[in-house]
Amino acid sequence: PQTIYLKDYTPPAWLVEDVHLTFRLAPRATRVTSRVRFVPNPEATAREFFLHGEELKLISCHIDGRSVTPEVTPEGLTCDVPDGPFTWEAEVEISPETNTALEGLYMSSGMYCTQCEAESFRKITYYPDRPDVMAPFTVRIESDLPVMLSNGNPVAQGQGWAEWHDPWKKPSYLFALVAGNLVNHPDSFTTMSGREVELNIWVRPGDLHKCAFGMEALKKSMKWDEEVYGREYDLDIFNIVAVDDFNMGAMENKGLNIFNSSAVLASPETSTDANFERIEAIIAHEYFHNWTGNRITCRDWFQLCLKEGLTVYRDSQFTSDMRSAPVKRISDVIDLRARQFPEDQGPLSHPVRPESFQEINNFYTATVYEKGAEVIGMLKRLVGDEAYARALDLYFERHDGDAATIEDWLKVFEDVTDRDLTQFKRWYSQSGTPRLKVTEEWTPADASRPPSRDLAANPEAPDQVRGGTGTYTLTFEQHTPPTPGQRDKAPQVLPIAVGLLTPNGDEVVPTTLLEMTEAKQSFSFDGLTRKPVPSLLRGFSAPVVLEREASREERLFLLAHDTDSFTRWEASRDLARASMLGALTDPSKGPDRTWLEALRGVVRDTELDPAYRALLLALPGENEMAQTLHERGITPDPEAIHSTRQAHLQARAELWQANLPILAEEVAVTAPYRPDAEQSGKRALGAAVLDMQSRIDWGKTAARQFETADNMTQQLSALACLIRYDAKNSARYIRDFYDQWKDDRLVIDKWFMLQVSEATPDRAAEAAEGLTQHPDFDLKNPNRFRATLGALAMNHAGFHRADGAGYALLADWLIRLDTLNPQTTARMCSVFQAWRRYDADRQALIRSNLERIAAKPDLSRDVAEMVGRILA
Ligand code: HT7
Ligand code: ZN
Repeated sequence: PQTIYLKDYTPPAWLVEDVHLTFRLAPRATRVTSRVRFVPNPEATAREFFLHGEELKLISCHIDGRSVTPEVTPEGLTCDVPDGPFTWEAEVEISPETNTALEGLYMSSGMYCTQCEAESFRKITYYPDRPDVMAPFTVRIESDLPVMLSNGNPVAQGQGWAEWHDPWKKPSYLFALVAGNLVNHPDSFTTMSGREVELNIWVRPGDLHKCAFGMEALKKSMKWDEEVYGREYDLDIFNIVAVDDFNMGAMENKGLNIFNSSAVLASPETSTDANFERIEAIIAHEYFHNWTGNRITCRDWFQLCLKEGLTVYRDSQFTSDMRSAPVKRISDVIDLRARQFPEDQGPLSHPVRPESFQEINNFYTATVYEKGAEVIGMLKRLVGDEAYARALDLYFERHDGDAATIEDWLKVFEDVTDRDLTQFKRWYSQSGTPRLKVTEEWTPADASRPPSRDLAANPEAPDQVRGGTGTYTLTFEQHTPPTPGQRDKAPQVLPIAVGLLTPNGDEVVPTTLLEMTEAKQSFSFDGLTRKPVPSLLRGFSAPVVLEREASREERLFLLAHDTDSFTRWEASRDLARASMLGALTDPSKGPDRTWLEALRGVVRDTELDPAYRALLLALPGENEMAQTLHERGITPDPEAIHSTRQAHLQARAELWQANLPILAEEVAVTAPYRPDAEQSGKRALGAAVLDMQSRIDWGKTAARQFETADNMTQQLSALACLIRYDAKNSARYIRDFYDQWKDDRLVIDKWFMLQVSEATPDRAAEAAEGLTQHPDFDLKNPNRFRATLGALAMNHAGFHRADGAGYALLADWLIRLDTLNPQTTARMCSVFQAWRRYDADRQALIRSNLERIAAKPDLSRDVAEMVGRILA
């Protein structure tokens, strides 16, 4: 396959003035006619006329009304065209019903829908399918279905047809069409300038009761974007459609967002608190794209982080504002470490702005999205809130209607702040996770020197530490290990937020941002009487691995006293990791009881947010422990990690036994169910307590909760405990759950997932295999595939079973799925990315399965690229 390079970008030869599309919908023979007005691009260096087009049956084409015969290849067509503006007309035929790749126009549960990002508009008609070609679209849909939707505003409709016009110039990847037997949950929103916007969520008739939460989230997002970014919605109507078969979470098509039904439909009985929170965030994310992505789009797909990193950053700000900022920050860091760090430290590592690709779908990654958002967070931290706001205003003003680049983005910050961002730009071009070593030096008070001026400037500093002549120095060294294609790394700009605490827990130096630019750099704090305790990388101010072996005492101190909620949580995490590492490297060692006692004290503190306490309670997962061992040069043993982690959980439950009823009572929710931060925080802590209780009473309390729960969060957490700790009766509970929910696709996804993710390591592969034989297993539905085989990969010890059963099962199914849906197959291949961490036998097993996938006849370009990179 061909590799595309950023350095080879050239402007399009032809621009599009406007587009008219007509769809005559039929399951296996949809006719699409296009009328496109082309004009020469004055900035182009060549004049060749090339239109992308794949898997299309060309019926006819005309230029200025004259029939022409283009040269057609599997990738598109070329044709002789006039020198000046002309009108292109073509008719093609496509088959939505047999489109199982879910790219282009396809059918899902009897409904027509589209997915065009990144390069699938070319599966709908011949067109310059690249984001720097932007045009207004007019669309006519003909079918006997009652609801027919496209982008923009409705123009007219009649029996069997509807017409839509989108006045905003857009690239083809934002095109959308939906037609089906749908019903809507309507509402409206009045924008800050007083315009009334019609809002709808369109669903299948049985799902209408699951739309209210999504609609509230949409209105909150619209208001938030006005208040925080000054961005107003720009059409008369905003439609969201829920679709069952969808490769990702959702898609921001202009005025017509299409959502995976799991990312929009919710009810208390069928959705967990985590589902509600995810839905709120995804609705916000897609809505925010209207400005960061649609009004200002990307010049080319290498610039993907321009819209995705910024929009993830914006949606995380939104969630922080709607819920708890510390809890959101910690959750984001957990997610970053679980998904982005392994990617950045393995064979799939690539820069936030990649420099080459074979299949762009493989670059919708945690690096582009989540590290891309971290880069924006760092930029904001460095320039300050006020300059960030001015830079964003300038960005919208300067680039509205543009297909922009990372250079354009950084330039607005340079212009607003007068800073040179040349070095900062390395965050976009250099792959890998920087490692940050810290050493400290204390130069005690010198009685012959007067107290520093610094002290006078900080009259509130506690006397016992401030007011001396001692100097505390932190020396940082940054180093980024080599990554594919990048051996040598230059130093990056690291914003390091630091606070210093007195030994009695007061803050002697409040959060201070150190700006590190060198490979090695020292920062001193003077005017101190006693050596302080450092609280480093507060708020996780840069996406790095901090290499500092603090003593257990220091970590316990921070767990008890740190005023920064992130570093306080991090201290707890470090203690948990250290305790498990200790037991793994020396089997005679048990869990660190001092840490467990200290943690108990914090978790019982009713002044703290229950959601935060639940995060303090969560032990690092098995995958994270495998990564930790690997980083220390120890080959991880998945079974040992599993049993050590279980031993820790068991010891904690036994030690805290007497506290559990009080904790459970404290977090009991008596008010009617609400999926807000307050209640869901209590339920999260309640679930952790239930898990401990279930270890002691073998599921008795969980059984009661399972029978009486009036919401899915508690029903599912109870079922998880019953699967874990009540081996005798778990099959009955699993059956009961199925009988209760068999008609709800999204709940049955949970049912599939839980049985695999909660299976014991020796049973996980069999559980997944058994479920693939269940009548409700559907290989064509990505949600069901992920719930079954994705869940197997999430069961660390089960997936990495020594006999290779987990690897073989997954490879078998990836080979089958590739023929139907390359995009979802390729994404799931990434579960093999950390294969070089493991022992030689496991590596050999994984290699042979990857080679088996690579050898599949007609392997898709998507999967070929992924497997090739993983094996390289
Ligand atoms: N911009 C979208 C990314 C996307 C996608 C979504 C659904 C199916 C296939 C897709 N390919 C790319 C979603 C987003 O980031 O908001
Ligand atoms: Zn996005």
